[in-house]
Amino acid sequence: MIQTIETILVDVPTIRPHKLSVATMSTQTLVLVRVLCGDGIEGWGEATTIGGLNYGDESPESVKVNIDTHIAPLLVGMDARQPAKAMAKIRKIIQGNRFAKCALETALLDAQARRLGVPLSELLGGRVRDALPVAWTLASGDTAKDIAEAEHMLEIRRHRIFKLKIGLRSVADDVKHVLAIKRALGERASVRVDVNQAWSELVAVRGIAALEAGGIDLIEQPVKAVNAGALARLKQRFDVAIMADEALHGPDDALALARMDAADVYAVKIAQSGGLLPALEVATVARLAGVGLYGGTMLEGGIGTAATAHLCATFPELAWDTELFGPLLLTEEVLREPLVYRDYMLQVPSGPGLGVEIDIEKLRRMQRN
Ligand code: MUC
Ligand code: MG
Repeated sequence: MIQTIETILVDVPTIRPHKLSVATMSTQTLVLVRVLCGDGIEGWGEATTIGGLNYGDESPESVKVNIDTHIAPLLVGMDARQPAKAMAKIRKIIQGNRFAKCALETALLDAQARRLGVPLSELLGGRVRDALPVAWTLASGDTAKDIAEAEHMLEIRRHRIFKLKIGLRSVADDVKHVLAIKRALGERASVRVDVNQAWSELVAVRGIAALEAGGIDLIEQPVKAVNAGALARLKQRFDVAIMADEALHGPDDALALARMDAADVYAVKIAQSGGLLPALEVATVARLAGVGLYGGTMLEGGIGTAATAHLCATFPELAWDTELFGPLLLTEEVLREPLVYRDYMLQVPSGPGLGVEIDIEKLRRMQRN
């Protein structure tokens, strides 16, 4: 039986300001969800947003209050050994709230996988890989600092894929910034950009042409999420890969974008998809439509990052790697043993459930009151 559901807010400073076109983050707020079951097993899930409400329509506080007030009471008393049934009820009764649903589904599946003594990846179809290549986002806002950061990451063999956040400055300034970094790194790294919806279609045509000519590998969400037509036209126009991110809020969007042939790559995010199983459906639609996959992040800490890692480990093809670096951007760890990053890869945990343990005493000291 699902006995209790607790939601915990934890504010964690970032290692440096993280500058996107929609927000500059100096803290990340983790919403951790703890599900306690009658058989003594517990499961953990996580939701994070970017810059409160700057990125999407849920905030850490809305996730917490909506779970506590509206969703948890529907789940308590249900059979914890039937997570799919529990989530079907929630998906039928509760509108929206994809991040809250994701955190709950993660916790229920973590508990179930622990109960069965298998890694979470095995409940999602089974893993085909044990390690995932991980990109790092250079987002200090300063070209020289970003180059130094990238050089350091290459030297310690942690990342050789870099994503740059652009769209805040003029296209000319952004192109100058990105191409200076690409020139400094050359063939030693893949350099990609994320515009976070900041460009109009007209501006995007100019920006992408210059970036493509300069050897940039991937352009993420250049135009507004609602403007799928523009995304499709940019995909047809350019050879460089175009990725949908904010335009993807689950399987329905994945199918609609596939029908329009709107993107070369999908950023699969468990929170944006509304949970691990809908995210798996996004990936399946992509595979069937010939769209490449990328394991995306909402800059989650260890729990949400491990959950996405279990999902990505089941993908037969992962042509565009992942950006599962969230815990590395944070100054504090909530896990007893941090996730392992080595040789440019995140090792997918292999223990039961998520395969990670929360440091509960530390969490109690850190939690927001
Ligand atoms: C996004 O839009 O992709 C992922 C990496 C990062 O730096 O920001 C996020 C959000
Ligand atoms: Mg993005």
